[in-house]
Amino acid sequence: MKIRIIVSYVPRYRGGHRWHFAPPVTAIHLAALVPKGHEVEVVHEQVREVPMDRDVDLVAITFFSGFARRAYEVADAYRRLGVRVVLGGPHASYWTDEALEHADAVAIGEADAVWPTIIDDAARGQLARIYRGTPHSLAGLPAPRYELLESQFVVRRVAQATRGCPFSCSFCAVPDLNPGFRVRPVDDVVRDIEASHFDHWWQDKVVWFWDDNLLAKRKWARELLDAMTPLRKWWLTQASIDIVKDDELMKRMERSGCIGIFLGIESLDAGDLTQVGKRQNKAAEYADAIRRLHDRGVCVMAGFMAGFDDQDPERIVRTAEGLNAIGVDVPFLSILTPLRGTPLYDRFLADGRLLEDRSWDHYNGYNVAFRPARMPPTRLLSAHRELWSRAFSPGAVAQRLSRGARQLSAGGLMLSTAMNGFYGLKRLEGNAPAEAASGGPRIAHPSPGGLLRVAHSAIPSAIETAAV
Ligand code: B12
Ligand code: SF4
Repeated sequence: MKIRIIVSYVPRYRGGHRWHFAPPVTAIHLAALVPKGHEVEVVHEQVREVPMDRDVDLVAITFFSGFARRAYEVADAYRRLGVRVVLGGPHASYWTDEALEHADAVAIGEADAVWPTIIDDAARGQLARIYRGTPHSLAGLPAPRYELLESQFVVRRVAQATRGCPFSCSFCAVPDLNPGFRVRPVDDVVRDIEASHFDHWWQDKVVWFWDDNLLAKRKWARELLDAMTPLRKWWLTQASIDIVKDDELMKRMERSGCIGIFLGIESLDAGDLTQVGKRQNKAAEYADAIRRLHDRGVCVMAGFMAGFDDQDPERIVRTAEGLNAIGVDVPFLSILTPLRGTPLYDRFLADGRLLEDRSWDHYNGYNVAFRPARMPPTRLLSAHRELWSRAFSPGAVAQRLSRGARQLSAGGLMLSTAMNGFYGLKRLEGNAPAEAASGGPRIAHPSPGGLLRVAHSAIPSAIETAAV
């Protein structure tokens, strides 16, 4: 069979982008799991148009909630051409009935083990409607098919070494989607990092781990970093802020070439953090934690959210100065989004706070899908845009870069310059985050009490959970 794996995407900025930092790992991972004897192609809609032909036997589409409208458009178009479509990923896992309206089959949850079955069934013309994946051991996963990636991605070596996160922040679906904390064997990860040779030196040099919390299990993390040290890579990932308290780990991070850590800081206010269950963050310790990462030359990327219950618009906008004051190198500024599979979604649904006139485009992290506690939705949106504009003003960017020039390693500074340059230029061009269009198909939220989580009845005992 000829299989096409598509990553659906809707530009989140008014003018889109001309290039992208890195691809997701999902499509090239699914491509690697395709059994021998089939032909496979990947299409990242971020960088190229989806080919609309019938010269393919099976189309597999992966997408986040914010891109669901587009994924369904593509799925419907293929089905009109007579091509069979399978949908999967975080959105389809929670909105299975909705996804089934646009697909021949839907894969729920982690699909590593069921994806080859789906392909076999499709080849025999016997697709079932629903395939349910279960969380499993990560030993023996194949290396992603990097050679299938489009050339437009600046960094190409994306990897995943762990799944899950030991924390449980109320807005995050990870604890439900990827329960427990599972690690891959270090040798498998090293094999993926060594695999393939790319066109440009930085593509060989940089490894971008798309993990939820790569360093959560300290003993394993130390082994991984020791094994990575001789490879002389530059690597970056997401981690929780408690890593700075582990000096042995921090030493190894520096030695093994860590150039950037993404921290979910979310808010500068201790009350907001308590409300969303972000127990690992201590607002009063942010500046010190970031200083410790800078002491190792590491660029600190940090996520912030606007829309917590105690925030007013002025406090949201003031985050622009606050984030520079604590030493953040690259801010990522989003709006709180109630995603199914999270306690936040359950609470907003029960309290009648989900806005009913919103479509999936409002769930892309840059739009408002709920009733904020202290302001109208339009004011939350405008406060977020004001924050974005101030945080990427030429003065704020220059302040971060000049500090970075003194504090960061060569790799850390390159990362900070590339990212601040990217967002700073957008700001100069007036290419701000786009407002989702009103109208479009309504979302059929369940009635409160009828909530569905991905049915992970139990984590198999062979799977380790982290003790943090
Ligand atoms: C890496 C990552 C990113 C990266 C890369 C983004 C990208 N486009 O992939 C970055 C940092 C850019 C990112 C950004 C965002 N992300 Co993100 N991200 C992740 C993360 C941590 C890992 C995803 C991953 O690569 N996993 C590894 C691969 C191998 O696994 P997978 O994708 O889950 O696929 C498996 C199964 O789902 C299944 N599967 C998936 N698709 C399909 C399709 C078919 C046909 C089949 C059969 C199976 C299948 O099989 C795979 C193997 O088991 C997840 C958390 C998580 N644990 O899933 C959040 C997550 C996916 N992100 C999320 C969100 C909300 C966002 C943002 C909107 C956040 C924001 N506020 O801005 C943005 C969107 C930006 C964008 N441009 O896309 C949510 C999505 C929830 C939802 N319902 O949609 C998640 C779940 C985290 C959360 N907050 O709960 N993200
Ligand atoms: S620490 Fe990050 S990945 Fe873990 S639950 Fe919280 S937001 Fe999700």
